[in-house]
Amino acid sequence: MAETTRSGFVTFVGRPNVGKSTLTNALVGEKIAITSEKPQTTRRAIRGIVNRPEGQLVIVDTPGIHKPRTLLGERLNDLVEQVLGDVDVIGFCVPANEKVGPGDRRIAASLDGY
Ligand SMILES: Nc1nc2c(ncn2[C@@H]2O[C@H](COP(=O)(O)OP(=O)(O)OP(=O)(O)O)[C@@H](O)[C@H]2O)c(=O)[nH]1
Ligand SMILES: [Mg+2]
Repeated sequence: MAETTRSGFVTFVGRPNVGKSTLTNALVGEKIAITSEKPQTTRRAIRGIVNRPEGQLVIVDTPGIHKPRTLLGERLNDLVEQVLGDVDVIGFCVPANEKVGPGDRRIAASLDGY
């Protein structure tokens, strides 16, 4: 981004249920995304705006990336892929209280292409 840029798009990606929507809500300061203890809660790309004196951030909260077992799962992964190609910065979320697993590794590897 150019030095003068004061606005950008960021998305949080990660396995289902790792807290992406919770983090989005916390940063935006309002509950814009539904959060729950059940995986696959987020089913659309939800946009929240953070305004700070130093700039503006548009956060795109996405569904969790996972090994799809259903058509819904496939569609959700496709949606994330689309968002990944559109944003300036990708934030990769992993739960602090769990070991990094194969699902996390797969996502990390897939991010290399962006
Ligand atoms: N202990 C703890 N729980 C958290 C934290 N962040 C989120 N949670 C809980 O984890 C669960 C999942 O949170 P979400 O924010 O819905 O997770 P998500 O990654 O958006 O999930 P999907 O949209 O299904 O992919 C909820 O029950 C949250 O309350 C955290 O920092 N610590
Ligand atoms: Mg979510």
